[in-house]
Amino acid sequence: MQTVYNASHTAHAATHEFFRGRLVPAFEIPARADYILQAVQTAGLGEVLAPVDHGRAPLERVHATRYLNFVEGAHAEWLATGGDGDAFPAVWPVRSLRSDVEPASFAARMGLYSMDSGTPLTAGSWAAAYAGAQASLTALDLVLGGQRAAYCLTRPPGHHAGADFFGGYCFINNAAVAAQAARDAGLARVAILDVDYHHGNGTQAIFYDRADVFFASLHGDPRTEYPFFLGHADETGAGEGVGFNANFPLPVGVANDDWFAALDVALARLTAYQPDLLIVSLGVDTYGGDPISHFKLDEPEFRRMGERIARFGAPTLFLQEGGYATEAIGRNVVAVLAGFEGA
Ligand code: OKP
Ligand code: ZN
Repeated sequence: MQTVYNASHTAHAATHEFFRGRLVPAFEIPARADYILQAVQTAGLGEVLAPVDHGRAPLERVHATRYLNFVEGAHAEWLATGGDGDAFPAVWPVRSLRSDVEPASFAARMGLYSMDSGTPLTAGSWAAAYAGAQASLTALDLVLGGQRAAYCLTRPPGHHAGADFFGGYCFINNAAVAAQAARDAGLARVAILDVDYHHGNGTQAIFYDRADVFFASLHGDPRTEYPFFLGHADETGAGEGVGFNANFPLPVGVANDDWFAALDVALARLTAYQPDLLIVSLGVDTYGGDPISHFKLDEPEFRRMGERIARFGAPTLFLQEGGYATEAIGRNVVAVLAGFEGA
């Protein structure tokens, strides 16, 4: 399998993030991608390619223009208004407050366009996220060109980013950009399988009222796990999208066999959907040793996951999302991809 590697990920390098109200050393760090790249190369998974620039238009198909403009210029604005280092939001338009009027204040716009304070906006966030979307589109091209599968190695991740907000370490929703690009290339039905520990609230929201992109997600129960406010089993879609969203919230410490039982149910739903393309939001923070998550998968299970996804039988685009046990992340990602290749 070929890998498209976003080398510009290094531009996004935060030292700290807010975690449960405290400033702690950042979890989503450049070393994550370095370890994965090393593991991909050591395993001889396949060629490693650079992203091809597809421009901004495919991003505008899922994200609001005013949001993209804001993220692109935000760090410069932060510096120009007296900030230094990384920027964090601190105020949000929650229930009863208006989000339809864009405020002039930079601090207010940081809140308007975000969902949490856990996502440092750094000098290179836009450059890294933009290049990541391009890497996703380049990997999609490989699959559209007839490859059985491709892997996009990028950070920051994407699945928490909505049409007009960042959060959960995410700025541009790579899975959504790729799914929309696949639709625009003429594929009738696209399925997104999100196996990251955290619910992909951004991806779900972007396609919630559509029947042409099916979103299925296995994740820690939002009653106790981030992103807390979306990802319940009763979220099944809206309007034309009713029946095309499937959430499988699982309890903290879920048995591995129960995780795989849920995967089987999710894939059965997607089999009935008969997608022309499967996009996998591949987070490996389901690993037992992950510092911010509470499932128990390990290398044999990651291999089994890859094998099971291969048996689904659709052209498959793997996009990197989470995974914070930095030294194990490469091994775990390669286990999924090699499991897929070997099946
Ligand atoms: C990103 B991905 C709460 C901090 C929560 C966010 C976790 C984002 C995970 N104060 N941190 O889904 O792996
Ligand atoms: Zn995650």
